[in-house]
Amino acid sequence: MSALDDLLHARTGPMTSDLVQRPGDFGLGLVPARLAPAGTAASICGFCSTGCSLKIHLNAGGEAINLSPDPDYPVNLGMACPKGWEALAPLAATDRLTTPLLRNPTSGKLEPVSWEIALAAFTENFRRIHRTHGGRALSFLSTGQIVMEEMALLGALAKFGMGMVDVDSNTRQCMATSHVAYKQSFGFDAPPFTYADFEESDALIFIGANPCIAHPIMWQRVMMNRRSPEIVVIDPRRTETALAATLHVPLRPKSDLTLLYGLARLLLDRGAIKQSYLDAHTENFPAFRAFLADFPIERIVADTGLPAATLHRIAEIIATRERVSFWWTMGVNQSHEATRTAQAIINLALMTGNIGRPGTGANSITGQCNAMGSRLFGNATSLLGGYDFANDAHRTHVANILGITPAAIPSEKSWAYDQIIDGIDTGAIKGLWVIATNTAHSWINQKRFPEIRQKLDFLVVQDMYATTETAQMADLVLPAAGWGEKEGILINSERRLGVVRKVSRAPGQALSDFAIFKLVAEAWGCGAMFREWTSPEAAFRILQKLSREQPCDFSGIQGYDHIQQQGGIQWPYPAPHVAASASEWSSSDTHRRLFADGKFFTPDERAIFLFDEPRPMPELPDADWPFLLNTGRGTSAQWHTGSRTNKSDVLRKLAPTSLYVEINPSDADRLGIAHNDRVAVRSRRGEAEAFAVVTPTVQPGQLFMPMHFAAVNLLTFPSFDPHSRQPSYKACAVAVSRLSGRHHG
Ligand SMILES: Nc1nc2c(c(=O)[nH]1)N[C@H]1C(S)=C(S)[C@@H](COP(=O)(O)OP(=O)(O)OC[C@H]3O[C@@H](n4cnc5c(=O)[nH]c(N)nc54)[C@H](O)[C@@H]3O)O[C@H]1N2
Ligand SMILES: Nc1nc2c(c(=O)[nH]1)N[C@H]1C(S)=C(S)[C@@H](COP(=O)(O)OP(=O)(O)OC[C@H]3O[C@@H](n4cnc5c(=O)[nH]c(N)nc54)[C@H](O)[C@@H]3O)O[C@H]1N2
Ligand code: SF4
Ligand SMILES: [Mo]
Repeated sequence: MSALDDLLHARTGPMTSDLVQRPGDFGLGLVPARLAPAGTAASICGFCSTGCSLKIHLNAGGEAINLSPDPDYPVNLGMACPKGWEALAPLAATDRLTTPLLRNPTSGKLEPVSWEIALAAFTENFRRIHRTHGGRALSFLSTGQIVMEEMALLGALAKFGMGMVDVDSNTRQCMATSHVAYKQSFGFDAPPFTYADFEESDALIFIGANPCIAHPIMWQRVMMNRRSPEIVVIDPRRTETALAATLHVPLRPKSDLTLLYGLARLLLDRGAIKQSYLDAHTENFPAFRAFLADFPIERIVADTGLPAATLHRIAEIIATRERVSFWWTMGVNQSHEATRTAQAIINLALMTGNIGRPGTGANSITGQCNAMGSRLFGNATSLLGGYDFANDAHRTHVANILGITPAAIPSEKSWAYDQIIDGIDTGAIKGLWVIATNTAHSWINQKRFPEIRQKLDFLVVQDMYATTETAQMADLVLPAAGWGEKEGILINSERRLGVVRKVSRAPGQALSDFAIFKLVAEAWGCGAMFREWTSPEAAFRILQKLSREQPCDFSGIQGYDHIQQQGGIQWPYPAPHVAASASEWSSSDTHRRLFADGKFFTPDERAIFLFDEPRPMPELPDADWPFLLNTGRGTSAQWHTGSRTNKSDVLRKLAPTSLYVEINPSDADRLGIAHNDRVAVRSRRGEAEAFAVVTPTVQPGQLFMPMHFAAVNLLTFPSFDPHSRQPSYKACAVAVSRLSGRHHG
């Protein structure tokens, strides 16, 4: 395979060959990513969705030496959190994958093989499954942590080239709820805000969000607010963010829906609604108003465990402050009734006219660096560009832009993550390709996963490291370049497109995900479909065409350099970019929000009030399992399953190195548990050993464990929101007891 030889030679050969773009040099038509020229290169951070810009300082050969936050970028204004400062460290880790690994059937071990053998094993096994069981027996689980062009190429390759139908990504664990909630309420998955809203609000209401830990630089923006804002934090836990709030609302876990309906009712009773806005720009409010009759304050007090005075106080803040913004994250999205809870937040913003103005909005903060990109271009739930697989006209339109036959695009809806896992269990799915996610740690109810994995005929894992829990289970591991070793676009929480630059060479034979997908396409025999996808930037131009005339239209962007010159560009950015089409903004604006004109993306341009009766959480504590376990982010230095952040000496020093459980002092006393004692936390599904952190930040009857340790998901209960199918990671019944011995270290 000479194209492959060329590719591998180009990436390991002299540096200068990387600096020259030579289209057509490779049989694949693949243009190697250029290393940035010496000096500095600005690149968007590849961890969280804040999207901070980092200035990477380069040696004469164009390779990264170190970095500092970019003072001129409108997002982070010269700031970065520990992960950003340490972003280069995971690239230099000693356990980086440098060759493909294939499991030897005799020894049962993963052994280094050439790319030729790896690609042959991939296609032979997946083709055999396809021949015997059809395309629906193949699936992938991907990510919100690779660049948008890679996501789109993977989605198009798998679905249009290889005949897959049921594919999903870790965005399901994270943003599926926001996606569905916005789509149903606004007509398109469109978070309306800009980070300037953090500074321009008179009141900020955070619901199930802990930005001090999870989005530290967004929190810095809140701290820059000069309007003496009220900061209300609705979280059962007294988090770092709650401690910094003007009002912490420690509601009973998963009583948010009742609370939000109760607040809507209080606002209605006070006459604090904006009827003119409701009449002009929304539908279904009269039905919502009637529905609220069943939410008197007594019910809210009883269900949330909050005093009536607290409820009145929140209602008063919303009613009296001129600019109120609502922000939510995983405390809302990960719930058995998540979509309706997110929509209850949207309803509050709509009924009080807190949308489309500075400092307002019903604002979902995304999680991963490119969660927003995966929502638009993952090609899982929605067809590329936010289109609908079930719609004939949409399929034809997308096929025409891509130059493929509409028949290549499946019309069936994709299964969600949990349905794919169940599909493996029932034998419907036989081949699985996992890209840039660590399923065997992060998926809910882990106990089942190793058994289910046994039912797969072939598991491919594509990662930077072979040491992850999932890679260890693979039949084939493909070595991927990471952030900083390739280029492309990430979209942050405020819809801002930012550029990631190549500032370092991937080790050994590791290739960018983009190059790997191109190789697979070639080996599968559908390479012709992707002839125009010669580089990430060429792919970007195709995605621009797909975005045209969609709400996310960014066809007016001239290329990566343009994005960088502008300090990132928020969508929409249509071509020609006429300010008149969205009254408020012009191409030079660095901050833009949606819905200033009160026009939404539904057919009649009205936002829709959606609501449902609250339901009890699926697994309630009882006499045997008396505690409710909450899980989430532990520190700003830890990222998810740790495959990247654990590789930094600095970050490791900033975070606990073993699993802990937070428990209230009254419970600890009763159970004879002292600080640092070893304890066992058990659920109906599994057991985890941890050391006790005795702290009043968790309420009696509740426990908190950080998700960064694999044992936590042995405990979690698999329940899912019916609309978004997002897992409810933050509520399951457990018991805790003291083990002998204390924690050392
Ligand atoms: N340092 C760091 N930063 C990260 C990440 C990371 O791994 N590490 N991950 C990124 C990703 S992908 C994501 S999605 C975000 C997540 O960001 P966040 O959602 O802010 O973080 P979590 O800790 O998962 O959950 C937020 C809060 O929800 C609360 N909560 C639990 N149950 C309920 C409930 O019933 N009601 C309410 N109102 N609140 C509840 C929890 O106590 C917790 O404090 O962080 C991003 N940023
Ligand atoms: N109990 C509990 N579980 C949870 C949550 C919770 O709150 N509680 N939160 C959920 C949420 S919101 C999320 S987003 C998930 C996250 O869960 P995961 O996605 O499983 O976590 P990560 O550790 O981020 O895994 C990303 C993997 O991609 C690899 N990688 C990084 N960059 C690249 C690249 O460029 N190419 C390739 N091929 N690989 C790369 C990394 O090495 C790593 O192994 O966890 C979910 N799980
Ligand atoms: S806040 Fe998020 S984007 Fe900014 S430096 Fe930290 S991890 Fe990176
Ligand atoms: Mo997430």
